[in-house]
Amino acid sequence: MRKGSVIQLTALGVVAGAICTAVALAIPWLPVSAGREAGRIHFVYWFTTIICMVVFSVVAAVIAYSVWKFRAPPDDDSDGPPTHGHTQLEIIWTAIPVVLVTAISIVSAVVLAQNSHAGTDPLIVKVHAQQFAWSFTYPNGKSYGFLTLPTGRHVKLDITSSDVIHSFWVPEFSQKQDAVPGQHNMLVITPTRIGTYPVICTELCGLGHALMRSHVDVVSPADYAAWVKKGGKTTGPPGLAVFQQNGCGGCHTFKPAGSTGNVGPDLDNLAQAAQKAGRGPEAQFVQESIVKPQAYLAPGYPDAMPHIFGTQIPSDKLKQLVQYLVKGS
Ligand code: HEC
Ligand SMILES: [Cu+2]
Repeated sequence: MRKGSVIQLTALGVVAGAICTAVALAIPWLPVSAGREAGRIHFVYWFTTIICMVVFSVVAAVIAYSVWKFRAPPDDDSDGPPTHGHTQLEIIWTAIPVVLVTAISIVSAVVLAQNSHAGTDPLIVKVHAQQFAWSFTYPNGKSYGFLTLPTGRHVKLDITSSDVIHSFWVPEFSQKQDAVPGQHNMLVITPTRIGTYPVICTELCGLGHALMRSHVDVVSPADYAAWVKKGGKTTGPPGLAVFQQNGCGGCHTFKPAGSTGNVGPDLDNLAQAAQKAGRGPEAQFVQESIVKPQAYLAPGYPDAMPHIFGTQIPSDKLKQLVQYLVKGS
């Protein structure tokens, strides 16, 4: 190969490399990393991407050079010169990818092993998914509709579901784990960055799937200790917690709870609905609608409300929930 061709080929490679580097750096492809595991996953991502960018630059340079230098003129119908294999070249372009792919596998395997290591004293939080809400149970037995975690400590989430398959995802933690009925899946997270991040269900799980969201508050270890001591923030009346934990807001609009679901009727006009239904006083109608939704369907709505709440919500919680819906407090 002539020296001039080598320079031209190299120049094309540098241009291709500069273009893909600009695309890689100009756009924030990844969410901020809020956990140690996420940092490692981002490292694997960039390690692989940089290898791909180098390979892309070489291939793009060779293609551009060939199109430019070896293009046949429009009136040239002759066959090209016969070519034979080039053993040396074939060995090189087999060996280099083998080395690169092996390197990616090793780095990934190391990160996977590190990320499943929960240390000797993890904070174990039970994560329970159901259509269409999350609940989080702490070692002291208390449950919340949102997650609060301290920075710098291994957290082991013990994830399960009571109905269909859901999936736990916090983009800033860069990890997903399925919530499967009858099975306990683990996920290790070590938060590093204080802030509030969304908890998202990332497995299509039914009508309220898009609204199956919660949040995680990452706080300092001191704030976490204070939160535990206080018994956790109580957010509003007790009925609100029951409403949130059971995912009612995924399907219903209810102003006092700030929910905007529209699979089922707006629950702000229950007094009227009870009158129209003619099935007893408002509280009785509301309770029946929750524990036995199929007994009476709101006009114009399908029998889409889960039939599980009668067995799932304990009677004291049910009472709080009914009172909350009737009085809004
Ligand atoms: C998957 C969506 C879904 C979920 C989750 C859901 N509902 Fe419903 N709900 C509906 C639908 C659809 C109707 C209308 C059909 C019917 O009356 O059963 C309804 C009806 C109702 C009614 C009667 C309203 C009226 O105007 O007649 C009440 C009260 C109610 N739901 C409360 C709740 C509460 C409380 C929860 C949480 C424990 C809840 N719902 C969870 C879909 C849902
Ligand atoms: Cu879900």
